[in-house]
Formats: sequence, C-alpha cells, structure tokens
Amino acid sequence: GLSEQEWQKVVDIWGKVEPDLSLHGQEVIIRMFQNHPETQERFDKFKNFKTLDEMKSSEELKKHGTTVLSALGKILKQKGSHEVELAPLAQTHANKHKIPVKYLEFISEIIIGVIAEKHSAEFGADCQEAMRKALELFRNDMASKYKELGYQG
Ligand code: BLA
Repeated sequence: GLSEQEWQKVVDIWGKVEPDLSLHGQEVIIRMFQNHPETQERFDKFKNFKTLDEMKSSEELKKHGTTVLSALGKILKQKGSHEVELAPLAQTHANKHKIPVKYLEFISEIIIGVIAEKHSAEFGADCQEAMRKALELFRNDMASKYKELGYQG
C-alpha cells in the first residue's frame, strides 16, 4: 500500500488536475488512441475517427475523458478504500466493455505522462512514484474483481 504521505502527494497533484479536468481527459484519451490504436477499437462511438482533428473536435470524446478522470479522481481520493467505487466499474469493464488489464496499464502511464507535461513543477519524481503506486493499486484491485467475475482480463 501507500503511506499517508504518498496518498497526500496523490491527492495534492489531483487538485492541480481538477480545475481543467476535461482538457486533461481529452488529452489522455487522444494519446491512448494514438499510442495504442487497439484501444480505439473498443469504442463504437470513436472507432471510426481517423484524424487527430476529428478527435480534437469531438465533444463526445472530451466528455468521455471527463467521465474517466472524474471516476478516477473519486477513486484516488478514497486512498485505497475504494471498494464501493471500484465494484461497479469492474463490473462494466469485465462484462460489458471487456477491457484487459493491459489497457489499464496503458492509460495509467499516459495519465502520468500528461500530468508530467502539464504540471512538471509540481509533479516531481517522488510525486510521480506515489501516483504510479496508486494507479497500480487501482489496477490490481480491478484485476482481482475481474477474476471474481470470471473475466481473465
Ligand atoms: C466507460 N469508463 C467508462 C465509464 C466510466 C469509466 C466511469 C462509464 C460508466 C461505465 O460504463 O462503467 C471509467 N475509464 C474509466 C476509468 C479509466 C478509464 C476510471 O479508462 C481509467 C483510469 N476503460 C478503461 C480503459 C479503456 C476503457 C483503459 O478503463 C480503454 C479501451 C474503455 N470505458 C471504456 C469504454 C466505455 C467506458 C469502451 C464505454 C464508453 C461508451 O460507449 O460510453
């Protein structure tokens, strides 16, 4: 798990992300599609986007980015006691969207990269390490739920 100091770093940096959640979210989703095109295939509503312009001008994509980061923010603020928040997410991601743990790893690294770019001064090595641990915990707990639900992920 994370120490109280590590959680505090995670929560503090999230406070820098939140004022511009939709912009961060849009950037994360676009970068995930560009770096890992197979992830784009999982979205009926985005799989036909071909150009960066199309992605950038899509309100739906921006909205999804906001959904993702709001859900993640709620989870991170639980500092590991996220059972209530995680259960429904694991359910839809195992049974409906079928999102492998590998894709959760992709998006985790991209989230760290986007924060590092936008908030380099506040997101030093120790803070990045804390965020990486928090996202690892999130993924591990998603993976356990996946197994309970019979999805190998
Ligand atoms: C939908 N993803 C959702 C929803 C939430 C999240 C809250 C809407 C409610 C639901 O269907 O459960 C949350 N998505 C997240 C979080 C992350 C994220 C917390 O990416 C990352 C930290 N979901 C993933 C990944 C993919 C993904 C890595 O976690 C990548 C392919 C896909 N999420 C995905 C899809 C939907 C979804 C395909 C349905 C989108 C729609 O049609 O509206």
